[in-house]
Amino acid sequence: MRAFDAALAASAAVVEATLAGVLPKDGGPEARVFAAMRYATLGGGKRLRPFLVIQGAKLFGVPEPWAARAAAAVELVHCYSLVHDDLPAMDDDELRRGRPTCHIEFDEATAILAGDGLLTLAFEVLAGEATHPEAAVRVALVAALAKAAGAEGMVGGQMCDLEAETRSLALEEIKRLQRMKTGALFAFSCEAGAILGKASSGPRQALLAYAEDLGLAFQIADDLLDAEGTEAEVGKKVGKDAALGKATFVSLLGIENARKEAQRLVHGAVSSLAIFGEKAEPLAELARFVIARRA
Ligand code: GRG
Repeated sequence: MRAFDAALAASAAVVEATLAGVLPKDGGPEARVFAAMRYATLGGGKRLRPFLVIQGAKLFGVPEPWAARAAAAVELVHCYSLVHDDLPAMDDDELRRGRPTCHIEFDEATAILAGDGLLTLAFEVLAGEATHPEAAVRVALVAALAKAAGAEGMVGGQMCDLEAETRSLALEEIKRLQRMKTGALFAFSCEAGAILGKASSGPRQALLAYAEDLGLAFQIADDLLDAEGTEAEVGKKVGKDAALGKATFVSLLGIENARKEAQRLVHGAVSSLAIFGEKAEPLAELARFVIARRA
């Protein structure tokens, strides 16, 4: 196994164990929402955001148990966003991570509650003393994740995305939408290690510059997979953007130029890591991975 694959698998295992520990189980009449939360979160996904948290934290010598909790928090928010995005009122999808979506496996009301439960649990995890001994650091994490996930971040981006189904957007508008919708959580994932490690502004800005390019490259790769991938590879329905006539990086740039733009962004992301030297190689590998992936 390549060193990068091993590192990705190792951080996925760490976050899986942390998630299994923090997600509620058993319960009385509320057990159904617990089961839906566990279904939507455990045993699937590439765990890219947790990898960013854990590798970013390593740059600042942060103990792994702290990073694992921040990694679990961002994955909880990500999983909530997938559950809600798949609902009939949004993307109306039946397949996610190669399995029936949460509202298909359970029901719509349970899926809405499961998403709500995952989102709120993320903040409970960050606020817990096991995340960092200093309350000010925990508050900084809570504030940063709230900003990234909320109306000025992911939720706002999703609103713009819904609006994009009714009018055609220009390239700059798509970039802005994607920075909010997917980029903000990537940025938080990179920033979390810096917050936990009380990093100074130079390294923090370098990580944010990396995250910005990485987020856009990831989204272009996602658009390319929607245009060219198969359902079996990707584990979700493909060809949706074209069917909706939605403006994407691929529809605006064309396949070849979109691929070139993704490569240019990965190059930029890797250059931003220069100040960390060899220690940042796993993050550089992740940037290369996001545009080479087939799922
Ligand atoms: C419903 C508030 C709300 C927000 C939804 C991020 C998002 C906004 C929706 C996700 C839907 C989607 C397919 C977005 C495109 C980019 C993306 C986030 C893909 C899925 O992320 P991966 O590839 O998924 O990291 P895994 O399953 O590997 O974790």
